[in-house]
Amino acid sequence: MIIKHLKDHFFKELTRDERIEKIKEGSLPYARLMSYYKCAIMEVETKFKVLNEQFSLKYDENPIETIKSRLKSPDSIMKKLKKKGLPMTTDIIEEHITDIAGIRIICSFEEDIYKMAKLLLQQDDITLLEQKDYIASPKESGYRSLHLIVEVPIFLEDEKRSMKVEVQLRTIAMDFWASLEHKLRYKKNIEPELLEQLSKDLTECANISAELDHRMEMIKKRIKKK
Ligand code: 0O2
Repeated sequence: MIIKHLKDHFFKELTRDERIEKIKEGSLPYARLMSYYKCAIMEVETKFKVLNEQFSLKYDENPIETIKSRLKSPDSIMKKLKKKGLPMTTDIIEEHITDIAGIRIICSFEEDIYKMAKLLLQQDDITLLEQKDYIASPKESGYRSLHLIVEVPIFLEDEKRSMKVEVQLRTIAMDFWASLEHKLRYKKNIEPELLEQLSKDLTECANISAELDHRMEMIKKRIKKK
C-alpha cells in the first residue's frame, strides 16, 4: 500500500518531458509521430471547413458551429497503454491508440451531424475504421455523440502515410452536457452520495437536452418549409 502510494506520488512528480522520455521509441521518435498526427488533424479539419464553406455558399447555411482539435497528452497516452497492459513504444501507440488525433465537430442540429459524417465518409481518401453512434444509442450516463475513427493520408516530403483520427460529432447541447459531465468524472475527493446525486441530475439533463435538440430541429424544419 505504502509502495503503491509512493509509486503514484512519483508518477505525479514527473514533468511532461520526463513522461515523453518514458515512452520508448519504436520505428519513429515520439515527437515525429505526434507531428504526423498534427498533420492528420489539419487534413481532416480542412475537409470539414471546406464542407461548411460550400454549404454557406450553396444553401446559405452553416451546419458546423465550431471545430475543436486536440492531440492526446503523453500522460493520457501512458494511462491508456497501462490500462490496456501494453508496452510504451511509438509502434504500439500507432497501432493500438485510435484517439491520439481528436477532432470535435459541433453542429447546431442533429441532422447536420449525420450529413457532415456522410459527406466526410464518401470522400475517396477517407477510410472508416469504426463508427459508434451514441446518439441512436446513448451511453448509460446520458452521453450522446457520433464517433468515427477514420484513416486519412498525409503527404510528406518523400512518403505518404495513413494516420488514424477520431472524429466526435455533436450538437451544441450535447457538447455543453459532455463538458460538464467530463468535469464531474475527473473530480477527485467527491463524496459517493453527492457523486450519485450529481450523476442522476446529469442523466436527467441529458434527457432534457435530447428533447431540446429534437424540438429545435422540428422548429427549424417548419421555418424552412415557409
Ligand atoms: P478525452 O479526455 O475526452 O480524450 P477508448 O477509451 O477510446 O479506448 P471507448 O470507451 O470505447 O474506448 O471509447 P468511446 O466510448 O468511443 O469514448 C471515447 C471518448 O468519448 C472519450 O475519450 C470522451 O471524449 C468521450 N466520451 C465517451 N463517453 C463519455 C461520457 O460518458 N461522458 C463524457 N463527457 N465523454 C465521454 P476519453 O479518452 O475518455 O477522454
